[in-house]
Amino acid sequence: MNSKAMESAVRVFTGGVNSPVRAFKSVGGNPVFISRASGSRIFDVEGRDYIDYVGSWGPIILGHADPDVVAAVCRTAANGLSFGAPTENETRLAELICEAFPVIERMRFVSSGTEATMSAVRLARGFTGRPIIIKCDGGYHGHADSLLVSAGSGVATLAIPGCPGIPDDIARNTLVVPFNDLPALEACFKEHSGQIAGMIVEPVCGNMGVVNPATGYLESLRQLCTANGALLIFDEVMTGFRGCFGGVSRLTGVKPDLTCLGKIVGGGMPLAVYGGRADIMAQIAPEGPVYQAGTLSGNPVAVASGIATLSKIKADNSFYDRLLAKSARLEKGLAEAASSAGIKVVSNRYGSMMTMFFAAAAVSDYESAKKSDTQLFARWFREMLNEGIYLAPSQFEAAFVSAAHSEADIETTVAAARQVFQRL
Ligand code: KE4
Repeated sequence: MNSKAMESAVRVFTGGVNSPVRAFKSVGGNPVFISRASGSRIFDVEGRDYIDYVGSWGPIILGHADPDVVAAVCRTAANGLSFGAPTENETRLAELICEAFPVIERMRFVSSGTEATMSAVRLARGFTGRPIIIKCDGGYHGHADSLLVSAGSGVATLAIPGCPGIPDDIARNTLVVPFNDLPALEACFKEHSGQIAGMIVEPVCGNMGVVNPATGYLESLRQLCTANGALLIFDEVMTGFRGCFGGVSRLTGVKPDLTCLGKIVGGGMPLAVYGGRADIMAQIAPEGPVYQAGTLSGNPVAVASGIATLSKIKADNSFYDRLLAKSARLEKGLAEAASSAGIKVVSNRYGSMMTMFFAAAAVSDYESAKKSDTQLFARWFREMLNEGIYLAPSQFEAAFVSAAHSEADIETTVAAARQVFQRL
């Protein structure tokens, strides 16, 4: 399938792809080359269509080619693609983000989640004057040097141990603790007292598969960071707008010092955000000495996509009720299908993102996630693809439900799963 496209692609791109996790390496076969997409469906270059639960890895919460988003993008593009100068629409999008994330008092637009987290980490170090950053084992925050230590997502999928190219004196300033393990974190703060600039965490992990925080865990992170003069950075690139018109900070009341956003906030166009306490953001150039810049930061076309996406969600009072009900139905249907075939799975869900682990016991951190049967997952993935269901090609990723997924899509998916589980 799609082999002709792949033969051409591998002649010009390493692995034939522009991001490693797209390569189907851990599930086998050629990646699906997509020719177009609409609503909940993608269409490959050979004309096959699939119900899509990847949604570009999260951004496409409205569904593909949403008419209002496309119209806003086309209207804006007709007036110029990029100016390298401020526009009032950037302010409009930022105001929408402040409404959704009251913890973000000032922000900066960038072009990718990696830029957002990399900048937030640099800012935390600049603001505190301290060198060390803490992250969680299996947490993925993009591919900046400091954050590729024990990372999840594509690094986990490809089982890349550490990452060559990152000098030891950078890696040694990143400490790694298991998610949901407070004693390990307390020990870190004790051993490196006065040296820790901050902790960056996915408040709900999505890059080891979906793993929710244990009760009280996020509150304890807040207390430990405050007590030790370190900044708490929530990486909500994936969770932002995924479970509510805001993020995990809104749902839990835990207030990070800095927040990173991406994916949905750009509606599928290259736009990401870092922001938070005004006194911290004041350290960013041109007001402060911490430098960060970008030619296409706040790009007008990407901003138009973000405004159209967030405005459409905000205007729909039952948006999340409907989205979360469909997501719960999918989660339950898949679990029942597995159970009726006698296959042990564990399902973790946050809002409209979820992961079904081929595991027998609860998955609460990266170590337990890695106990999943990735071979069985690969067979499941390929069989579901043959049934016309496009899932993330990795056990350590999430499935995303969009507003465009119909009840019929969910039922079709569950029916396909019943067939496939019987064949595994
Ligand atoms: P980008 O640089 O890919 O825009 O964002 C990096 C990033 C940061 N933080 C979180 C929580 C993320 O999930 C991501 C990117 N997520 C992966 C999928 N799990 C993107 C897909 C890919 O790498 O191709």
